[in-house]
Amino acid sequence: MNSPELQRLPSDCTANDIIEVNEKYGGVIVDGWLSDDLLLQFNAELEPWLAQHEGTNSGSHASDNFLGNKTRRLQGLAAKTPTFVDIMIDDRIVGFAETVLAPVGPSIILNNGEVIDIGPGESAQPMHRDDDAWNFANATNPLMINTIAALVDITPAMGATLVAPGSHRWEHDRVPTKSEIVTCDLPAGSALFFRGDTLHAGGANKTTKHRRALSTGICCGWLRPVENSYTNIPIEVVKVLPRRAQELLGYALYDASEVGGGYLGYHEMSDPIKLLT
Ligand SMILES: O=C(O)CCC(=O)C(=O)O
Repeated sequence: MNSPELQRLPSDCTANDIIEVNEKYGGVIVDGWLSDDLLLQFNAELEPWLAQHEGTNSGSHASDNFLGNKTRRLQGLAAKTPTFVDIMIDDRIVGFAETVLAPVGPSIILNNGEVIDIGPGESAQPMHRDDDAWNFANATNPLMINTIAALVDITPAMGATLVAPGSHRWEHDRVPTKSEIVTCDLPAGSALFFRGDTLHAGGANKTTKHRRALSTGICCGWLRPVENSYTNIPIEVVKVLPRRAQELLGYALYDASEVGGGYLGYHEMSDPIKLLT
């Protein structure tokens, strides 16, 4: 590709459209993915949590530097912000995940539901692939998909996501030049849908505003997810969620017996769904 670009799809696009463009570029922007009403509700639910946020403190300097010392991150969203559940089980995100991850397993699980609120003065992250969380797997197929949805209007100067289109097809150690990186202009409600093998990063925030976005990532069902949903979401919350959400939060027995694999995630040698009834 001579000059890199990311395609944009309209709000009524299908999961297949997202999959098709991702095949080519490793990412695509869906404009207006989240409706105005949903955005309003989700942002209102988030306010009290962000207001009491104490800043980055993961317990590791290296991890804090990667997450961003001026960035507020919030997990456990299914418990804190009920609207998140509707986003997590949206047909397009689930359809995109099921298709891209089908070659590496029969089921999927939530990797992370994370608000990423990049504060003024934050520097850019290093370009990275989300799949590298599981670098020992040496996978040749993506192990996860991710979405970064704008919860406010996000301009390049506010720390918009940086992407290297086409990098899902690159040699693993190829470093993108400046001209190979694009900055995602995302009006509130629009989202970047991308694969775990695409190079990307949170950008530098050179403004006085907060860059508020939501990352919803889904990985194949046999991996240890980045977010620990078992500790982040109380079981009483999980009990009243739609079945699809319960499965994504890990309350389903992983069963690869029909494709020569095994079972994972037993609760007392049984399907964890039993805990929910
Ligand atoms: O916030 C963003 O735009 C991307 C964040 C990211 O890539 C990460 O935290 O791993």
